This record gives sequence, C-alpha cells and structure tokens, in this order.
Amino acid sequence: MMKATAVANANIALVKYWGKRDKKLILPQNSNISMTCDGMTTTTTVEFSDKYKEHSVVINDEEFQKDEKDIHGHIDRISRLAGIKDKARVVSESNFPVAAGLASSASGFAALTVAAAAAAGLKLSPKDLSILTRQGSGSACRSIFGGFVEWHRGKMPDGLDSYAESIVDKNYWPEFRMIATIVQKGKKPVTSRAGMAQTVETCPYYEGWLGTVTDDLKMIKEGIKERDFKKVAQAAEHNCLKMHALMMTTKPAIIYWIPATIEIIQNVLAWREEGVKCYFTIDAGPNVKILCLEKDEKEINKRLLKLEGVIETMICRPGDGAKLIDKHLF
Ligand code: 2P0
Repeated sequence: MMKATAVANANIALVKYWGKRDKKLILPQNSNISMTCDGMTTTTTVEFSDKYKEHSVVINDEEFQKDEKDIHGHIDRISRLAGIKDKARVVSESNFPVAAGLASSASGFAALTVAAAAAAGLKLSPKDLSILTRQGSGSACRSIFGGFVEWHRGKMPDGLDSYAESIVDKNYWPEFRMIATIVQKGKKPVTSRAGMAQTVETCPYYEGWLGTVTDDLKMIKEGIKERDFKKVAQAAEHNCLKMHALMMTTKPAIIYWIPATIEIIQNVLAWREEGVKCYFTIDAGPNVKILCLEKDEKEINKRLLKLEGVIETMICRPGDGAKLIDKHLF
C-alpha cells in the first residue's frame, strides 16, 4: 500500500510544554499533559509514488507555504525510515479554523505521521509513532493517543524515552469538557517555536517554572485518575498562568493576550465566585479554553457567547487518538 489516510484530533495541554532541551530532536524541558479533543479533527491522505517529482502538500485547499514547521523534512524523515525514494502527495483538511491558535499543528502532524508511515509500509507501535510525530512538532506526539495523555520528558540524548502515553482513555471521564472560546482568528505575532526558544534563553523565571512543574504534573495526574474536577482544573489554570508569566517576562516580552482574553478571565473568576464550576487555560495565543463538566456546559457556553469579545465557541469532550481510515481525500 502506497496510499493511506489518517484522522487525528487536536489536543489542549493541562500542563504546558514551553521550552526544548533539544531543538533538533524536539525534546521538551518538562513532561506535560493534555486532553485529546473530540471533534477538532484533521484528515490527511498521503500517497508515495514515482509519478511525483517533488513532495506536494495541500492544506485546506491551499498549497502549503513553507514556514518553521518543516513538513517536507518530516515526510523525508518517514521515507528514509522506510527506505523509499518516491515523493509524496499530501492532502490535508481540518474541520476547525487552522489559524486560530487551536493546536492545528498537533492534529496535522499526528495525522500526517500516521498516514505517511502507513503509506510507506512502516508498521510502528503507537509509542514509536509518537516518537516519530514528536520530531515534526512536539505537542503533536500527544495526539497519537486519545483521552488524557502524558508526554514524557525523557532523559536520553537520542530522545527514545521521550514519547506520549495514555493516562486514561476517552471513556474514563466522558463528562470532562473544554470549551474553546475564539476571540481572534488569524496568525499570532510570535510563533510557539520562536517564543519558547526565546523564553528558555531570556526569561529569569524559567528555573522557577521547571522547579514547580513536577507538582502540577502529580496533582493533575492524580486528579484525572480520581476524576476530581477541581483538582485538575485548578492546577491547570495555575500552570497556564505560570507559562504566560514566563512569556511576559522574556526579552522582548511576548504578550499573547488581547482585551477579550482578560474579559473572559475576569468573568470566569466572577462566575466561580457565584458557584459556577469553571476554570480557564490559554495557549500561545489570545483564545481561551474553559474547563468544566458536562452538567455546567450549557450554562457556561451561554454566558461565554454573551461576552462582547467572543466570536464563537467549540465544545470538546475527550476524544480518540489518531487512526487510519479507509476513505481517502484523493
Ligand atoms: C502545549 N504549546 O503544551 C504548548 C502550550 C503552546 C502553548 O505545544 O516547536 O507547536 O513544533 O514543538 O508543539 C505549541 O508548540 O511546537 C505548544 P514545536 P508546538 O500545547
């Protein structure tokens, strides 16, 4: 088989990945934890053939423009591993706004890796797929798995012990929700890759981050296993604010928040005072993800949609890991 199609969901981190210990192999400074999000899906078809002279990559109907994420290099990495010389045609579609800072590269690289490995004839375990995916984009290695996932930092210089692993599958805690709240579409001012490199180099508080992240990991892993919403959500919110404190105190400062970001933060805090059980997390952009449980989802979503700065929301439950499907895009 030289053609294969995979689907993968985006993921949102509860303990963030923000800094590399090895830029080439994409090895993180700290272990991190995410939830794979049902319904935020990328579908990718890859075909290797001698009829293609060069790799071609079409994402959401547009020819891929080269950026810091080296998709062509990632395809080469996979074909080298399989020992094939043919070039690839790649067509990829996401069902959510790709430029909205919603982890599109995670679902994208996970789907690409699973499809390309299968099309190249490689038979890899989920762990090995995760290691391979990681070399394309770090957070994507978590999207190989469903439910709640930990990406291990690892210690080895070759990165063979830095892979993602399931904590619990999507059926363990089906009531958990992330409401992705869009306040701005379009590209962010500083990419994650550049932003995290600058943070490791210039932020005076980075040691403080590394020194406290172990507590966050422990709390969140325990909370997931105990299905203790407050334990997970409170620690996730704290971890997110620590990451943004790092970003803000690099040189030059990286401030991803816009007024609507603060509007949501202030409201979430006020709603919590009222007894509504909701917390927030924010990634490398202005959009906010609200953590809540199914029973409060409707009320919180209604409140979010009334805020001036909110464009739209997407409600996600724990979703599946990446998998092959039969229906090709071409
Ligand atoms: C995360 N982010 O844990 C963190 C939180 C953004 C903020 O992982 O350079 O696109 O390709 O490994 O994975 C975004 O970084 O960066 C990210 P690369 P990636 O979700």
